[in-house]
Amino acid sequence: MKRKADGQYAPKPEHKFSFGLWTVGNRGRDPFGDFVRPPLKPAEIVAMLSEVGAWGVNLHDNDLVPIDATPAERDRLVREFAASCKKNGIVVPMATVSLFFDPVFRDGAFTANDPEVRAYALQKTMHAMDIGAELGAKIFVLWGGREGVETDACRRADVAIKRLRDAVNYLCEYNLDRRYGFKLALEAKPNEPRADIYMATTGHYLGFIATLDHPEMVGVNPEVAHEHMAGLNFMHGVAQAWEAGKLFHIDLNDQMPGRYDQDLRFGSANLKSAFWLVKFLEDVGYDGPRHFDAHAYRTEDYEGVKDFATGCMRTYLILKEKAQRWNEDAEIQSILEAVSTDPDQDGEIGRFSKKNSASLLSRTFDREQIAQKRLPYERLDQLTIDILTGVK
Ligand code: GLT
Ligand code: MN
Ligand code: MN
Repeated sequence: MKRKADGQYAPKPEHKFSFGLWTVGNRGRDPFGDFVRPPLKPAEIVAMLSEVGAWGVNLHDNDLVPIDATPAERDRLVREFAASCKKNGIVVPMATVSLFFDPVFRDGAFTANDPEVRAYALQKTMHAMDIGAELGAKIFVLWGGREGVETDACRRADVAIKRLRDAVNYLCEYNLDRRYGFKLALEAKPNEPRADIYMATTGHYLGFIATLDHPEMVGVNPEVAHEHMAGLNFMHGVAQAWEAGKLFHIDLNDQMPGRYDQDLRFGSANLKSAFWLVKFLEDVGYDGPRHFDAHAYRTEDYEGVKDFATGCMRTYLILKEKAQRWNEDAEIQSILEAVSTDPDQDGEIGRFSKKNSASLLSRTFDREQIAQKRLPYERLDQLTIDILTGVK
């Protein structure tokens, strides 16, 4: 049974809205307080996602299979989970691995100083890839939450980067060997749970990917909250990833500046940034999953968790509609036209040639006149606010 959602903003499969088992299944424990919600079985979470109208569910290996499960238990759990996804019409677009929860990873996983930990991390990731492949996932996320330090005394940072590269190269070969066809999506975060995490931003990862053996197989999974924690403009990082053909997945949530990782409901803290993000994704035609990596307030029960999940999707769809309105607004379009470059002049400054550079070198510019050209960005921004607040 689908939950009541009003027509225009009702989620549909083509919107590709997904949630992790760990998001709607989050029980509200934090460093200062214990669980406030009872545990849900993976099958119950899948049923809840179906009820709210989501399309997909993502999981860590240990969201489904306990870390010390026997092979027989593992097989049964994966089989039953696949069956409950099928029954509820939910797909598994992405899988990932927990390389941060167990104490064995207290010094990192792929970058840990102990080679046994590094080997175990690789083994655990290969097992997680097996689970993901069995469930039909085509994207595999790697979030190195423990790949960092409290003190830089513990290892040289460039050594950590080399270890990380070796690990990702190894996993790409495993992906090829098993013919899984995964796209690996690397997720950055500046800090928490470590004091400093090595790959602090999406930009760091974009630089790193180019140094891999199979760069075509590896992209990024930017998360709103993580880039906001670093004080960055999230949409700009997403745009760079997109432009590089590396936007393999995205983690949508929200985050107030200067706080711990809050994982708030999408669009609940910075509505305007969320608007530019949705507008960007829709304008460029991003067709990957819209994954909400967020969780409900600790004050909620599971009815409130449904309100939370419904809210994430509803806000996305409202902002999508606002973006369309923005694109169709005559005044906005006329301002954009007026401030854009005359395409006739592009020949001179496009690609370098001896001829066009000679012509550019000899051209005279009227700086004063150019500097007088109106750039009505105040008006443009206010029109954006009018659309966002619904007065236009
Ligand atoms: C964890 C983290 C997220 C990552 C998940 C994938 S787990 O909840 O906070 O940002 O995307 O490992
Ligand atoms: Mn995330
Ligand atoms: Mn997060």
